Amino acid sequence: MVDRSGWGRDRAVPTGSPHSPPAWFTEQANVTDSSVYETFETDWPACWERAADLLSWDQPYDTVLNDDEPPFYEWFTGGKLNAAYNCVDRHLESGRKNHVAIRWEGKHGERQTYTYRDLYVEVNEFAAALRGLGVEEDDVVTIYLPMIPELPIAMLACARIGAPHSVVFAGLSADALATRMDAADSEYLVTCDGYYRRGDAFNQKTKVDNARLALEADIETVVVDRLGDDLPHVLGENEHDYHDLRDQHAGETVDPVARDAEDMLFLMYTSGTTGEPKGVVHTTGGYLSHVAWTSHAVLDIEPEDTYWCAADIGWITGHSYIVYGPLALGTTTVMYEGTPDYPDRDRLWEIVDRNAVDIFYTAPTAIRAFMKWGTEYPERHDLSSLRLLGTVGEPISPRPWRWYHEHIGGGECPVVDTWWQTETGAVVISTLPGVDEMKPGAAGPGLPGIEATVVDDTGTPVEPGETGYLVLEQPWPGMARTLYDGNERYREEYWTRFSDPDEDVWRYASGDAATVDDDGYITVLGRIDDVINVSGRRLSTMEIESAVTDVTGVAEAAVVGRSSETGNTEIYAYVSTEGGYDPGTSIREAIIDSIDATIGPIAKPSEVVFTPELPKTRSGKIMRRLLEDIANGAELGDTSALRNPEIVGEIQAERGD
Ligand code: 6R9
Repeated sequence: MVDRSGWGRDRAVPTGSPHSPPAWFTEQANVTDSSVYETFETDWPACWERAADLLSWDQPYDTVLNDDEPPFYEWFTGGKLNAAYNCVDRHLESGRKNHVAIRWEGKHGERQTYTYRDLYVEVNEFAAALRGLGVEEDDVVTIYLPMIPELPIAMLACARIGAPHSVVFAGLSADALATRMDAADSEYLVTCDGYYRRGDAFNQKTKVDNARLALEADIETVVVDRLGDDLPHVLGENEHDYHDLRDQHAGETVDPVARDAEDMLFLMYTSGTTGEPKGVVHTTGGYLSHVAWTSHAVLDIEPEDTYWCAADIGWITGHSYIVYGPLALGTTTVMYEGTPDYPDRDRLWEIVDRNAVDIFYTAPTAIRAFMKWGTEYPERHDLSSLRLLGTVGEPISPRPWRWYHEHIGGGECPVVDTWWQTETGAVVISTLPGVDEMKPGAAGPGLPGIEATVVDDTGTPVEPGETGYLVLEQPWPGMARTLYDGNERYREEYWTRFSDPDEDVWRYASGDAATVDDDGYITVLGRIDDVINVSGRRLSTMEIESAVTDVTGVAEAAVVGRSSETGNTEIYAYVSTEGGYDPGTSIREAIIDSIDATIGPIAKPSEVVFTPELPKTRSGKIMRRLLEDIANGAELGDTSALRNPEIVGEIQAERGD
């Protein structure tokens, strides 16, 4: 239960001074007319037709929005379409078969390009192979693959035959895989023998074997041989080699199955660190329309662009903005395997330079790492091909925003700070780069057609600058339709807190805290459980962290609450510094002064612990819960969800545990 004392007295995180989009950008942008906001307002929901119009429909829909049974909304009902057809076939038909669809950059400098024609062949053959294994329409196929081309190919092959996919991030454990397969009643698995992590071959097959042992059903398993002689493997019962299987179906084509707009396209389990994973259900028509529209309007993707979202397809960002959005628009999407600092810290900039990337989309956690490594790495390369930058996944405070804008975008490229969630399917809050002013630190207003508000405990909108809960007041096409585990849980998790069914008021509770300014720009402060209550005052961890990262030399900070002996909550700050900065006393003082100056003495940390890195989940989110346990000397729970588990020992050593 959230303690509400002190709401309304908090201060907003100060946003940086606004930047207008440069004229050269607006002149060429996909959406440049500010009246788009009004149009959506006066003609909502009919306006969403312009999103659906970006797709090719086998059968036109008859209703844009069916809201007969909130919160179970339906979009584009009566329509039929196929997602793989929209992402592949239609680009062949429009004479673009030799246009590059996917540019893959492998860990060891391997490179592969797939034209739309190549992708068509691959997707068809693998779709035929899946059919051959017995996969039927509506069977859930689990995909447990790292960032190799077979991952998007398998997703599109599933979409082609109307089998929803459930991609499980390759770095998750055997247990996590088994739980998700079991929860989704999935009896088909596409995986690999292993993959490379930094220089080393990492065994994935053993995890798969363990997961399969834990499952009752026989699992038909397709294994991509990624490692070859680096890690020989033997195939057992119900196991098939991906490339052999595909060769058996060489040259075959499979007609794309016309799916109802409301048929499930995929399931995505959220990365939640506590409780049972939630299987978020996304459907075909609304999801694809929304990701295509936001790829067009927010990421400004044009077919001739080389576009790169440096996320992992194992998370929603990769689904929407590496695979479905960019491919629906027929652009070239880059996917890369590996990490930004291997073989060197200029890996990403080398890729941008060599491929003349136009649009680059990444997470604040990566940006803070770049900032920490210093400007010498981007300076080694020509980044002038870039036109637009994007960020997603966490709040970005003004300093890293400005660093990104200046050192990656050359001070010229607009930056879109896009707020959305697994459950929203696609971006819902952001500036439109060809229309709106950017305010570093604030994501922006709700997109046209999205009514995002910040409300207090009673559901009343808060005054500008006050903290409250971020809610969405109207349905949108990309929204989750339900949770695979049941409608009740879906309603309970997202639609009870601020809705009033008796008054027919339905509001989606995002679970984030936010503030809004006079212009309707929303600054997301973080999850509601990232709020610390100190002496009856609610402080946002984000607010304090922003003050800490404002200090020169600080790369990243995470702030948690700690119960003191007297039962008061104290603030505990974990800080990593930029390369070369000695975390000496002067920086410690500067941190405290900065907090003092921007928030006040109440937010002064009782301790500042310097650490080389912060513990992060595999999707790059700082694991505050764990830092809180360390601060409180509590028993540490499972750390297997961490990308860098070794850091825990280092932090404890630093604290003298
Ligand atoms: C797309 C994605 C969702 C949570 C969300 C919020 C945080 C995402 C953000 C942001 C501030 C942004 N988040 N984008 N916070 N500014 N631009 O990340 O989905 O993994 O489901 O996480 O991420 O807290 O509630 P998901």
